[in-house]
Amino acid sequence: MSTERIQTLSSTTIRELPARFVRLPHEQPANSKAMDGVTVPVISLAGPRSGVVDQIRRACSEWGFFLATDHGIPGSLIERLKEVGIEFFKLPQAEKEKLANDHLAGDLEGYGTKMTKNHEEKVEWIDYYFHLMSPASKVRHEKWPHHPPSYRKVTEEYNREMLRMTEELLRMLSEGLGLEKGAMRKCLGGDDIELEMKINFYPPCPQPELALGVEPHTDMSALTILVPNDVPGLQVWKDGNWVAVHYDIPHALFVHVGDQIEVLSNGKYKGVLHRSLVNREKTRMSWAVFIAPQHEATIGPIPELIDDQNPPKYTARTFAEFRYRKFNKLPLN
Ligand SMILES: O=C(O)CCC(=O)C(=O)O
Ligand SMILES: [Fe+2]
Repeated sequence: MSTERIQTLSSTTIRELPARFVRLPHEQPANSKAMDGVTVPVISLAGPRSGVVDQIRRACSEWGFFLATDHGIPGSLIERLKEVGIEFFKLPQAEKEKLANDHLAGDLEGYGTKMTKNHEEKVEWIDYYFHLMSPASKVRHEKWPHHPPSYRKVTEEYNREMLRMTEELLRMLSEGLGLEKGAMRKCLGGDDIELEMKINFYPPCPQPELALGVEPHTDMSALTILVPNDVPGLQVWKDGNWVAVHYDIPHALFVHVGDQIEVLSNGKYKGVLHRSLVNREKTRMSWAVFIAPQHEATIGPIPELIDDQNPPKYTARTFAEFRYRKFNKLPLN
């Protein structure tokens, strides 16, 4: 059976949102508005090192999220990354389906739409493209978009920048906790760290006030680095409220702390709860790079952070087991 795509549904002129997309009242954006007057932390990576480490430590402890500027990734590369992703989604449906993933077999690489309903029987208003970018030994280029032809070159270039950012951010996160610079990177598998690209595609939605693009979640990754198109919609949870991320800084990187850094840091850094909204007229897109441990790496609180006053708050497990438990909604502690 073929998968129903949200893009296809969006292009038929439905005026009413099908029931499976209508969130429960308390979750609907109209009933859970973002707080006015609060903005997420913005950190220039070009400042003096000790100041940057300190700002990152504070942002990741208090928010689990920040916008990074002056990161050294050329704006033109970010623009090219977006162009090649947009080109793929513009292809005729039949062309996109040639790269459909085999989610029933558990293979998420390729073009996809999440079909499983949550426990309230709801689904999200989103299609996506997902593939591994690193390490090179695990990359299956046949699973990447074949069109446009420049997709591979541009994405490989972006991957190199993401590897550099990963190293830099993990170094500063380690230093922020008084650890040796390479501590976190080593725990995550060193050169075997995985980088995954997920292009999120949220077509226009007839009743955006009732739906969600992605429901509230924390990322399973260690870190997620995301760049959006110009249609706002990402919100992060802070002290009991949703805060809308502002989109007025060109080429800022949206850095999320994921579950694995929360565990490694024994809760000093927080995995950020976030969700995304959709738009009535415009297509939202975002390019999320998930930075994840090697599947066999065991992730638990770093021993140097544990003492009598700071007992371990998390159970050490392989990343493979963590994923299995989270996907299947089994207890994590
Ligand atoms: O599109 C966004 O802004 C957020 C997407 C997201 O949270 C995810 O892909 O995990
Ligand atoms: Fe996410």
